[in-house]
Amino acid sequence: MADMPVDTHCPYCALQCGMSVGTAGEVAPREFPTNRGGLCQKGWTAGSLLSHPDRLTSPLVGGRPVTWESALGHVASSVRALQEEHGPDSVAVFGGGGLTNEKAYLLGRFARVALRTSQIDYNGRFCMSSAAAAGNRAFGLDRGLPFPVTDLDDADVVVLAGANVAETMPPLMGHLTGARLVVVDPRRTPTAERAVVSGGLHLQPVPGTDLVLALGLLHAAVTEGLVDHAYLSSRTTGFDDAWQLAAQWWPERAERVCGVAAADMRTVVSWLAGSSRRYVLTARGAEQHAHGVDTVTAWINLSLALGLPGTPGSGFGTITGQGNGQGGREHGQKADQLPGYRRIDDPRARAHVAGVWGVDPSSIPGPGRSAVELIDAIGTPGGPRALLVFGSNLRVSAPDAARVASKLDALDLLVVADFLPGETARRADVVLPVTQWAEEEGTLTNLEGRVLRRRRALDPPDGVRTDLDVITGLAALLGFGGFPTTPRAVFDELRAASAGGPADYSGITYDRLDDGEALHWPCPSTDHPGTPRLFLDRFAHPDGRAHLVPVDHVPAAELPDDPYPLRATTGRVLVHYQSGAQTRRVGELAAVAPEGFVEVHPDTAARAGVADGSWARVESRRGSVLARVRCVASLRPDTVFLPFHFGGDQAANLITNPALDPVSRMPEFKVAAVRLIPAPVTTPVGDREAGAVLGAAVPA
Ligand SMILES: Nc1nc2c(c(=O)[nH]1)N[C@H]1C(S)=C(S)[C@@H](COP(=O)(O)OP(=O)(O)OC[C@H]3O[C@@H](n4cnc5c(=O)[nH]c(N)nc54)[C@H](O)[C@@H]3O)O[C@H]1N2
Ligand SMILES: Nc1nc2c(c(=O)[nH]1)N[C@H]1C(S)=C(S)[C@@H](COP(=O)(O)OP(=O)(O)OC[C@H]3O[C@@H](n4cnc5c(=O)[nH]c(N)nc54)[C@H](O)[C@@H]3O)O[C@H]1N2
Ligand code: SF4
Ligand SMILES: [Mo]
Repeated sequence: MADMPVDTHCPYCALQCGMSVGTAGEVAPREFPTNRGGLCQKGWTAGSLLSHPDRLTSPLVGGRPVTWESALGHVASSVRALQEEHGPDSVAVFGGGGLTNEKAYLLGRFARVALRTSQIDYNGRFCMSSAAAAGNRAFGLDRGLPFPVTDLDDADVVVLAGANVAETMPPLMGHLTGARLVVVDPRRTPTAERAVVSGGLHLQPVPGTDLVLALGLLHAAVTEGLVDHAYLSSRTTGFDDAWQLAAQWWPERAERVCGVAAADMRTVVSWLAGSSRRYVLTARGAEQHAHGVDTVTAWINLSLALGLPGTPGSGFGTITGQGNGQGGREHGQKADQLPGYRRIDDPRARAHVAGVWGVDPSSIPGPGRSAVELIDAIGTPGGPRALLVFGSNLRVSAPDAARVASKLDALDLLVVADFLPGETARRADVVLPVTQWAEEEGTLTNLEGRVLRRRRALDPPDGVRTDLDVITGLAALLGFGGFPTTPRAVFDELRAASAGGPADYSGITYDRLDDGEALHWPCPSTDHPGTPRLFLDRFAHPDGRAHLVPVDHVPAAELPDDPYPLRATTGRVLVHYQSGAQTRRVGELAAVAPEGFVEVHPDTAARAGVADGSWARVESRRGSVLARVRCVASLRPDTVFLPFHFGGDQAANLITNPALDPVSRMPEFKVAAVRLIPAPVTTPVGDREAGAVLGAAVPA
């Protein structure tokens, strides 16, 4: 092992800030275009989990330590027995957008070839699926940002629709200092605060009504004569049909649904049309809805009407979330997909990938069920009886958590590969302890489609294996000994599998990356410079044009009513990451945000009889969450907000609605009808689900 610090990237979000890591796991920020030497608190403290006392270092079967041979043997024989009795689809796989490209790719091959199951999906279904579907539909290709983040440095106006980047990617704010910001968020977040200070605007829509807002903006653009007709006619199709629906949403009418003032809509459109460098960016606030695809489409239609996409210095983008949220959606761990961002129902794609895998195309199963549907099918005839989880703590992060828990408990076999005992791992039949980011090699693809090297800085603790070793080991026990074993060999196979596909990695090599080349996909040959900016000459549809798709307002799947009069929305805080499996175990972070909370307008709190700082129950038709009340005067009175980073009875997903988008199958994390009731708490105890004492509390 080298004695020098090793250059790598943060294990958490898609900004993939550059850092260097020493042999004891000490982290230092490193100059890299996305973070320019900055890190957020999560990145700074990421090293502390490498040697955390909760670290898993032995395989467990039934909660008892066993050897690797015994654990993997148990999994292989159980899988074989289940499949003999119930068929190949009785075994399912659940992956994650935090997995390296190599892991995501190999997991997909493992499922299709070694398990012969169609049942594989991943947590990106909860994250990027609506934006991805909308991007594919409009542009013929889905790369979150089709331009480098440094392009934003020169922006005059940036619209952030449902993105709280000041907390979810703090160093990204450094690229937005010169721009007038328009932040669309029901809450006055730190990002929204910056918008106001920057001379921009904070638009505060009712949760679940962004689509109407975007239609109102398009209406204002058309009626104020601000549409770029030359661009529309040379680079797009479909404007007339899209306008037919938008024509009914004049700003005053849109205001009555979304709550954003018509005058503000006109101002925003005039800013966008009146400057030459402008961007519209969406994130989960606009996307995690039962009509998230259409909502993103409405933002894209507005961007196209103003001539932004594929124009130098301007653009539309979606801000990818997880560390490898971009690469994780390209290499085949998604139910409907094969490597290279190919469709699994495309005969030519099947033939190409089958050739790389050395199998008959007809033997590749799929498409399978999407994440929520896969979980839902557990315990039903023909549904999964075994689930192998790599890189998700779905017991906390999937919608309608009580139902998810009962589904997972109904499995014959739950196998979780993880390095920490999160809520999902703790209830698994088999736990497989794996290496962490700083102990392994691989690649990730960041939010701008740039492929980055993750490098090994220190030795893993005794007893753990890499995910790749786990996957190849299981494949071998199931009779498939030919899987590549080293990260480099897996990547080379991925390159071949992706060649000719929409996300073509064939020209990207470890050597080129190690030489410091900045390579954005597509990169179809080893002498190709990569593609930092897409769509400058043509969009990826066969006709070369971007397609406006007509969309109309659809209300949220569940609306407030007498018993449940408030809209709950959910999201993130700065110091915690996702289900909190990692960050709740970092003392400095847990000290800042030790427990679940609910943001409530003071008038709403008074009406519900809950006081600032007291405990309350937030109840929906599906369940009830315990949360500490935080009165926030800048919040909409009809809305409450909960972070989803906590487990046990503080898990926000106990109340969320698993209603799915018809296209992307994304659940509606951002709107549920709820009520608030006081919950007197007497004895403070540890968060029973966190595995660490966090000073949380339960009601009497
Ligand atoms: N600190 C931290 N950073 C993270 C993560 C984390 O867990 N913690 N996770 C990473 C991942 S995987 C992701 S996907 C990204 C997510 O990054 P973001 O999308 O920025 O995060 P969220 O907090 O989920 O949602 C953003 C905002 O949407 C608002 N919102 C809620 N409902 C609506 C609505 O109907 N319309 C609009 N316009 N806004 C709404 C919320 O109030 C919230 O402030 O963050 C990444 N970075
Ligand atoms: N209510 C609500 N729910 C949400 C959201 C929301 O906004 N609101 N957001 C959704 C979004 S955008 C996302 S991305 C999901 C994320 O939610 P999850 O899928 O639960 O993601 P994490 O909490 O990051 O869980 C990752 C788990 O895998 C482990 N892990 C990390 N890296 C690796 C690895 O390389 N290999 C293996 N084997 N394990 C690893 C971690 O220790 C952790 O236990 O949550 C979704 N859920
Ligand atoms: S912004 Fe994201 S990548 Fe950067 S340090 Fe924070 S969590 Fe890590
Ligand atoms: Mo995400």
